Amino acid sequence: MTRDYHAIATIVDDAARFAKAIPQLSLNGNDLDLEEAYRVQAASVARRYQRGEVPSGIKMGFTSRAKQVQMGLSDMIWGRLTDAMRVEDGGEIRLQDYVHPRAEPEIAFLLNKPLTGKVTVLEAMAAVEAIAPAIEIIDSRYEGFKFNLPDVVADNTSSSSYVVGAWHSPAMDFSNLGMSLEINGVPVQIGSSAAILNHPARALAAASRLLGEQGLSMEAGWILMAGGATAAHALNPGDDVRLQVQQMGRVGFSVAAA
Ligand code: OOG
Ligand code: MG
Repeated sequence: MTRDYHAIATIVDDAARFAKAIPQLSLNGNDLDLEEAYRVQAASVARRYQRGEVPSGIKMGFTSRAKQVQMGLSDMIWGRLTDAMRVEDGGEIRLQDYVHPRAEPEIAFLLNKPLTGKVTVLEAMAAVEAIAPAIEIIDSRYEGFKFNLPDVVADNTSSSSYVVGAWHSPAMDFSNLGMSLEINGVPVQIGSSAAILNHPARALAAASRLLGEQGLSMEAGWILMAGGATAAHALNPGDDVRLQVQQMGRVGFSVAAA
């Protein structure tokens, strides 16, 4: 069956742009396979590039058991980040720009070389300039935050915003650092960087492999978000959101009051 990928991409891109929930593609006549879903994702993000956004990195999804269990899906997936998705550390977001955003504790990598293909963790780390504590703000455009794997991939793997804290040397041991996501000073999700594939660097190697399979590459200057170490936490007006990562410090943002 030939589909109009651009028409489907317009549906998910408009939903994100206007913060308006849509029915799952799979329940609405567009039961895509995974390959088609990545084509829709590419076409949807291409619309962002046409509006002047610039690629800034890649985010991994479902790299921890906690995330897989929360969403009921267990295959690793990835999405595209742009400069417009970046929220300054300490910045403020407005709920009306999102459908139903959730925050998740992550680790970010800053690349200083292109990276693609099947690589070892050591080879992947050789392309890393720095690492940082980071929060991803995911926002499924689907009603009820419900989707199957192709649905979420087509929706750019729920990519919405990301916040990166101070950069640290990648030489430090970040395999098992305590991570505490706090809302208004109260811990709501507690975990460890080890929850991300036993070592967050494995998420970088996995991203390299998965992009390589599609003939794509991460570029120098890009960021790789390793995936949530815990379940994601829904955001409310007035929330002060902080992630504390052992030995790395904190990163955060606030949600404007209603
Ligand atoms: C999909 C995005 C998953 C992660 O860190 O695992 C993700 C979703 O849960 O909506 O960003
Ligand atoms: Mg994430």
